[in-house]
Amino acid sequence: MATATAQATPGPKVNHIGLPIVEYRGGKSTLCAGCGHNAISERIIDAMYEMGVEPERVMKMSGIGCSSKSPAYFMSRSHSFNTVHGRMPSVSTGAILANHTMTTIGVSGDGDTASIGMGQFVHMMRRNLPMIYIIEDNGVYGLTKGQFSATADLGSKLKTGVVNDLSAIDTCALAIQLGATFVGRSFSGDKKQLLSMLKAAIAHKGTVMLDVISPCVTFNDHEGSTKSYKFMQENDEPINEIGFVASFDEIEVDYDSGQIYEVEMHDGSSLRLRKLLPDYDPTDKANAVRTLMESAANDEILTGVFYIDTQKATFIDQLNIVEEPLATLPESLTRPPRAALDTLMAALK
Ligand SMILES: Cc1ncc(C[n+]2csc(CCOP(=O)(O)OP(=O)(O)O)c2C)c(N)n1
Ligand code: SF4
Ligand SMILES: [Mg+2]
Repeated sequence: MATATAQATPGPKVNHIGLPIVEYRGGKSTLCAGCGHNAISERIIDAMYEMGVEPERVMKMSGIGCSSKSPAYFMSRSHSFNTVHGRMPSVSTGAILANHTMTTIGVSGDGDTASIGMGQFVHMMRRNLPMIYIIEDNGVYGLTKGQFSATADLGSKLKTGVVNDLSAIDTCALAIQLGATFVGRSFSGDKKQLLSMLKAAIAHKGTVMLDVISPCVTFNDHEGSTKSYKFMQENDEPINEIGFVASFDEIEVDYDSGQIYEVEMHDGSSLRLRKLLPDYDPTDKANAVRTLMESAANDEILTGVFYIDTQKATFIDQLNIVEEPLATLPESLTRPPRAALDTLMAALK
């Protein structure tokens, strides 16, 4: 009798912690088809998978807006907090202080950050908390039907013909000036650049601020908009080509080091920035702000990693917080005994 040979079905491809990419996916998107925000969620899924981040060790934070709905569309196994409009920074600060051992990724919008949330945003940037802060920047309030936001460029036109007569806030220049330690701009349509930037962001210890131009196909993708797919395809000027080698990747050296600015990340990974703008030094803060201001005056949309500082102490270092998360410390440590209060009160007499 003939015997059937059992064929082993190959399992799904897994990352270096043994998880297939499906474990990094989220719910089905309810955003408009073609919205730039969906492409950013896809890149976050790819970056977290490729970096082998444990989904249960991730906190996803957001505010209010189409962009802020995005955390529902990636990493269902992670923790998530959808805050009040513009309040993602303060809620994130509390969550990170309660447990600084988590990877924190926040998704905000240009309205959520640069309009109602600006007061909170600036204080978050100056603290250098360990967090990836993404602005999905479409220049409008997508969720409330397309009014100009504070990142809309001067002279940019709404579909109705209304022209924006205020100059834009450059969230990257602001974040660099205030103290964020990894600042870049990308475009939702540039898969390669955005993925490398996100992988390096995951390896960075400190505040990462990424402004990602993310066209709103429903309200801001027409002729006259400076945040449309067409405008970005024609005007995107990368200042560096980003290569990222994770600490667990095999190191191969096949590049001309004269053309590369190499940054060693704290986890042993390496960020390689191939210079496209002659002599651009991403560790020179004043030059980074000047370059952004000059490019805005010339109507250029620069993308790439503008600034990086891997040495600056984070807020957690400054506060000298114990290694064990405050959230899981036992009450015997977080609540001093009655005698300690008596001693303190006696000292105040
Ligand atoms: C306190 C408060 N004010 C106003 C609103 C109305 N509102 C909801 S989303 C939004 C703007 C969202 O714009 P953005 O952050 O750019 O997100 P997008 O929808 O463009 O992705 C506004 C003004 C609100 N929800 N809460
Ligand atoms: S309205 Fe604009 S921002 Fe909102 S989901 Fe649709 S395309 Fe995206
Ligand atoms: Mg917006």
